Amino acid sequence: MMQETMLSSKELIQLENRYGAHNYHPLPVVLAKGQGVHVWDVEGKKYYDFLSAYSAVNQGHCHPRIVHALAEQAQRLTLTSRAFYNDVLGPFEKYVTDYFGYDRLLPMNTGVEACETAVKLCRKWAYEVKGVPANQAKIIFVSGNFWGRSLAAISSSVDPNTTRNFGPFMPGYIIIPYNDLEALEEALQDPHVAGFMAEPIQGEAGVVVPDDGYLSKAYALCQQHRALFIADEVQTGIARTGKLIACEYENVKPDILILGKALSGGVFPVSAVLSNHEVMLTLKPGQHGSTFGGNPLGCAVAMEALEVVKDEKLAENASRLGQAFRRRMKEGLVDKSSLVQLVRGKGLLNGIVINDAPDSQTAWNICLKLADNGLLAKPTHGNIIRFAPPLVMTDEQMEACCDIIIETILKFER
Ligand code: IF1
Repeated sequence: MMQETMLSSKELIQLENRYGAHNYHPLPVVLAKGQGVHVWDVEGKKYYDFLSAYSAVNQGHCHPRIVHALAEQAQRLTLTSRAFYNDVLGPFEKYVTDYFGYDRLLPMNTGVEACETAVKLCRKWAYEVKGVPANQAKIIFVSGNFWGRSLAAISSSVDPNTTRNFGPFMPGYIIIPYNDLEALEEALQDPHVAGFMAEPIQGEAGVVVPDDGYLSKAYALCQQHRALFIADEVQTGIARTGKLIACEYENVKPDILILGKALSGGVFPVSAVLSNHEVMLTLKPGQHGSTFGGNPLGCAVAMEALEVVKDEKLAENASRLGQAFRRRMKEGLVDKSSLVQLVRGKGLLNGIVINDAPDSQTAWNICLKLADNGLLAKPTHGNIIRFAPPLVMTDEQMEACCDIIIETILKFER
């Protein structure tokens, strides 16, 4: 039974407009309930969720096992801070390092905190192991990256909308084009380079998939030049692209692996940085941390969220459903409509490129129509629509959703 609420969608939107910061431009949909691949708005309209909270609810909304783990732990112990040990963090660290094949883990809360942790770790390692002179360490980032909204994160952005009037920016950053091995090799000539950080597939940039071999060759170049290969798998990780982490497609084991979002199934903020003994042990007590990092509640939730990924074979599901999705989009849209240029992605991280100017309203208006037709998606970077449903979708649901997307776009008039 839908939870009765006193306020309509319209009234709730007005509340946010009046009392909130205007740091988002959401679709005019007010959600009140989520279960599996579905969400419901305040008036009770049901939607398929094709955003998955930006790939944080890979396990589906309100997964019963994960919510149960939350409820159980919440009645025992939620937060101790790291001033003391607790009885869940150690088992969590062992469980997750075994699960991904690493020596050690540093727990944080959000993706940007984990990414900043990786940058700090990389610099620390550069000074104390590689021997880079004090304050000379450089890290190579790629244009089009997105790793959060902090000043350290936006310092690596080339998007004026992300950086305008937030300067000055973090020094020691080198920014090269994505998917360009020559540029990487050139940048790695600098002996002060400590590491290279990139997403295996760029999410926010518009589901940009690099050439086959890019990740493995980039990793090899980093090894040759004694720079750490840092994979930001906050969005591509946890089975989203059809593998446990997207680097697996090229058998790359990142020196530093960054996880977030679906690490907790979207139930609680949990992120983590995984690495080997040599890198991780450069951090000494008092040199990094966070109030909530490694809290028992998040650890309990994350362990259950990862168990669900394994038990429900979500990577295999994402791989199979993703192939079906891209086939339907190609046959039903790319080959049939001048409006859709191409579909691209891996597993259930996909995007379609709308044949219109990036600043056109076409993709946005298509998403408004999709919402009317019961499917939620949102444009990323103007003319690209990202489609990323929870990985628990069934084959029948995927077919039904492809019907909705194809019919909506074929009938769409600019
Ligand atoms: C927003 C984007 C996606 C990420 C990668 C780190 C982070 C993110 C690859 C930081 C976060 C989120 C942030 C969210 C929207 C969403 C997003 F559109 F902003 F870029 F997914 F593509 N690395 N991505 O994608 O993690 O600190 O947010 O937990 O800011 O609106 P976070």
